[in-house]
Amino acid sequence: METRAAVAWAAGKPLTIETIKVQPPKEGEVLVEVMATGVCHTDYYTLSGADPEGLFPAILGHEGAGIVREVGKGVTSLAVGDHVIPLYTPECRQCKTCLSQRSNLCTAIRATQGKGLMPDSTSRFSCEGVGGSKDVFHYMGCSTFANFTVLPEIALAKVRKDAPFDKICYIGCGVTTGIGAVINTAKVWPGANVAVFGLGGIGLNVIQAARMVGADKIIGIDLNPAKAEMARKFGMTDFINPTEVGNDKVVQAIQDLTGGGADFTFDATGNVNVMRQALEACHRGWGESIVIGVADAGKEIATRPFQLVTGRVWKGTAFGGARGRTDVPKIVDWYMDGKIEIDSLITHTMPLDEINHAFDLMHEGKSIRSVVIY
Ligand code: NAD
Ligand code: AHE
Ligand code: ZN
Repeated sequence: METRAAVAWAAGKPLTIETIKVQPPKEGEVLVEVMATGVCHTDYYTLSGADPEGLFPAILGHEGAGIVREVGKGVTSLAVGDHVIPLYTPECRQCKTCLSQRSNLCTAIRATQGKGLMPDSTSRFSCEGVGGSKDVFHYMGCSTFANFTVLPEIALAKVRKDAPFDKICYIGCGVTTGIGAVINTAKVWPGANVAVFGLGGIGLNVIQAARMVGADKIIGIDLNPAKAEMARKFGMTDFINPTEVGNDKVVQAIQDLTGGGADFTFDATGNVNVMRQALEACHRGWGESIVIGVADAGKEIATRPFQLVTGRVWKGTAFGGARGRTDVPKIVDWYMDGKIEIDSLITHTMPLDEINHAFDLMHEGKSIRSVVIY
């Protein structure tokens, strides 16, 4: 079939809207009509060329929601008409990691996913370009910047049909990552002091989850003071602007506010210098710092080992530690039951033709989440 998609032809170049060909789903695969997709900072990261796994041409996008339109041979858990959220972290329930129940990092298809291919090592997408038709890579196993996409059955969470696509698409990454980082990875306790670096589409979900679990102080840190207003609405109690207090005084400012350091800190910037500050702003003896941000190729984190010797813990989280097929439908229920807020975080919506504007808004610090509605 043919469909419309925003294609990333090369690093650093704007996406272009193309008519592409989509091959039907093979065994164990599903054709999904994407109804809406969020634009996450990670899409920009890969488009910028900073992602060591970045491949071109590719169809980016990993924060979608849609409807099953066709199922391949052997698919048993999904049927035509089901509403689904694509999962860049699948859940096969059979691999060593899934069975361990210790991590959400299912290994069933990670190798081919990282190469921009389906599990049989081929692509379902092609596009006429200069010099004729060529295959186009999948992205994070999702490619939600195409109106129709193909995913393995194990990479789709079936969700209730009354949930609006243009809101629940955000659960496909940002909402689940932020909330899951607090609940699954850090396991923040009631009364804990929390500091969140980066008040964007992920950080604000960290803040809303910290409030949900009963955190005491919730300190937000961002270079952009315009982010503070929304953060306060979501539960931030104190704001630190590194430009105002001095970048070298941020850790001290957090220690002063918390009587010695935060119980939990989160990096939602992707900046390795910030990750160090986040670790060092943790309380001596037990403070835990959770790395959510994705850093550019070649970047490394550093601190004095003494920081760890004296009890601080450095951890990371992918997709908030969520097991997608199990947890995502529950998060959709939380949204529909009014337990979590999504609507006001979606500050901009646009048709696919205007998707590059979503990246502009992100860079200008004007949006929290932009959502493309097909
Ligand atoms: P965003 O662009 O919406 O927000 C980033 C925020 O960080 C902005 O408000 C920006 O002003 C602030 N910021 C940037 N540099 C800063 C600095 N030096 N100090 C303080 N604040 C700073 O991005 P997002 O969509 O919220 O994503 C945040 C990060 O999380 C990205 O690195 C993204 O790739 C990553 N991410 C990781 C996962 C995961 O599973 N681990 C999932 C989604 C996103
Ligand atoms: N390709 C990058 C890794 C990027 C990365 O860490 N991605 C996160 C999700 S970001 C969503 O917005 C993730 O899930 N990581 C676990 C995994 O298996 O990719 C690189 O650096 O190579
Ligand atoms: Zn994302």
